[in-house]
Amino acid sequence: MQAMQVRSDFPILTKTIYKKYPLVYLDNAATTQKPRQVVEAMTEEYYNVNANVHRGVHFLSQQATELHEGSRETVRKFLNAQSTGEIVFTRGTTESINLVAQCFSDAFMKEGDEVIVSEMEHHSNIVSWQLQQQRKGIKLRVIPITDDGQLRLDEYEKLFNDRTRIVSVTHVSNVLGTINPVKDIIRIAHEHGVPVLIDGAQSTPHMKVDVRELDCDFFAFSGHKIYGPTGIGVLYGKEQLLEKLPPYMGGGEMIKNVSFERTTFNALPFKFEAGTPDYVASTGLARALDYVSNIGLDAIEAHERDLTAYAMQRMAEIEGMKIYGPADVNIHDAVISFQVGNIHHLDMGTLLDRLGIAVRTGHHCAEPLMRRLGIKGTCRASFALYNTREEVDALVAGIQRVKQMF
Ligand code: C6P
Repeated sequence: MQAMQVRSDFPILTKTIYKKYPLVYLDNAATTQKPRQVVEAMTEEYYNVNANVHRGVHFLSQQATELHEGSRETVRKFLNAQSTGEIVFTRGTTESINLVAQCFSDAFMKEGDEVIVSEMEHHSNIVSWQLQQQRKGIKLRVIPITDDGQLRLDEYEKLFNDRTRIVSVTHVSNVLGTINPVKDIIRIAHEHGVPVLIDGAQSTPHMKVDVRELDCDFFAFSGHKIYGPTGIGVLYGKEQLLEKLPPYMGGGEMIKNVSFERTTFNALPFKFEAGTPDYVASTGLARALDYVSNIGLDAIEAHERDLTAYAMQRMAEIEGMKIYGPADVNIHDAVISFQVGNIHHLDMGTLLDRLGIAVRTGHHCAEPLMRRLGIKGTCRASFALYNTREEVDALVAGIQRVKQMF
């Protein structure tokens, strides 16, 4: 894959920052930039198709419905789900996890029952369950990590008992870049008869995900992290499990019949999609997935792995550099959290920004992980398919320059 060839699809990448520096965008784990193909498809829909879906008999409504349901089919294919009934559109990973936490605990958990999460989870996969802790008295059990940021599978196995109802872990850490052995995690859970939710926010943009091959029970991801629009994401769930969950929100679209005495609910996936969906964003998401599929996730993965290896090697040359997460790039995705000497991460991020380099600083919505690492935050560079070795060189030169200022 030639990163230079795809860059022309992303107009924002030609921007000059502070009227001086070419943009070096390395905050892709927070959100990716959008290719023309995505923005133009959404503009085209607003200009030429716009109408509410599933409701109208008129031409535009039918066309909009076809586009929206076509997008669902694109997502199904992308994840290799069995049916479109298993693809629920949400606002993003956060909403997908909240949906499972609430509906699953309502259906299957009572006081004292347990969910297994890990020490490297994003807040969305901790707090969603804590809300159920408050509502229903469920308990969180936590898989510890090693000092280099890998899940301790030996400890994971010990967490199962007769109160374990679900495992909910991230595929890739948004801080450490660790690619977790989710297939093993799922297999072990299934040996105990326990279903698994995988948080795929940081994996779907970088590697091929096949939900049937993984055999996960739920899988969540966000559109905006995979070159799609904000405000849309996906929850995949195995049909037989989704069928057993109660609805998440009440409103239009999720019902079959309503009376004051009794309401019956719509079929999957609509039971979980109350209200007017973001049908233009679903088009944008589908075009983003087409975009990624046309380039090929294998090619994207190879390019980003090369970039990550190059960045880890070049950054390690900087005196005082500490990189978090596994040293092995085969299990370290395109996210590099780092700390240089005692330069505060916020100072580092702010000064890099003055050079046109966008990185993220702070706790990255993973405060328990920060506590485990004994730090308050890190500086984080994260890569996408359009990043280049030259941009890594610019980051390294930028860090050196910041170092000289201290
Ligand atoms: N992480 C980051 O900069 P939403 O906000 O719903 O699209 O995704 C939430 C989320 C869930 N899980 C993981 C592993 C994530 O990385 C994220 C979002 C961003 O790291 C924003 S905090």
